[in-house]
Amino acid sequence: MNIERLRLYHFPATRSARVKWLLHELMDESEFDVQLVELYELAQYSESYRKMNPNHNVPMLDITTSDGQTRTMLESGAMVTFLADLYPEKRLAPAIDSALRVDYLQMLYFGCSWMDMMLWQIRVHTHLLPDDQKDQRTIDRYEEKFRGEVEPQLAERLERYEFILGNEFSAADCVMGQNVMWARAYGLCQPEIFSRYISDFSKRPAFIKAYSDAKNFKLQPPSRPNPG
Ligand SMILES: N[C@@H](CCC(=O)N[C@@H](CS)C(=O)NCC(=O)O)C(=O)O
Repeated sequence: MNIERLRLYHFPATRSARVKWLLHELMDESEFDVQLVELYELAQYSESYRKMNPNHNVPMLDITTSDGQTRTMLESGAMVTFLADLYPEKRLAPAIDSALRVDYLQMLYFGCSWMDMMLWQIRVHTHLLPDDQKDQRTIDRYEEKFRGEVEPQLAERLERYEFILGNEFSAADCVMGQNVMWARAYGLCQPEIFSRYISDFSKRPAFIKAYSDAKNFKLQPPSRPNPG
């Protein structure tokens, strides 16, 4: 596939930062466009945006190929998988026929689905729903599950290796790293091993660029009519 241009629709320190981080790992910032979607001004609900993305969220990735066609992706996990495979020379995704690919996909999708689901439930019931719909039992349930089941699996890896798959950074760390920071914002992933992980990946120039706008993210957004 001959890529002419990539355009990422993004809001600081949200799931679109997984993709922005990977893009910075893969290429120079002059080689892709970032379009801010003002979530706090509810731009994601505008008619024009919903026409492009009926899920009214970020990330969204427009991929324009040299034949002039533009295709759109709406899932951060799919974008990370696609982009890392597109640039094999950057060695951020194990080759399809490599044994490490099994573990890589497992971690990528564990991060984007199972872990993400728990973190999202905790976030929605802590900060996004109207007070009369917040459910402390949901928060307690997922906090317990995350601490008891998810954290030990990640910690066991990080005790052995610098990054989530091994001593080499991979695209799976763009997802896991973001998830670990998200978890810490909600009091999870507190053991020292997670501080060590964050301290290692946050020195990467691509991470620094991708998260340079993170101060604009608020745990408690100013407006939110319809979570999820
Ligand atoms: N499954 C999607 C979820 C994307 C998502 O929920 N994004 C949030 C920010 S982290 C969003 O844009 N929410 C705005 C809204 O739904 O109004 C992915 O990972 O790409």
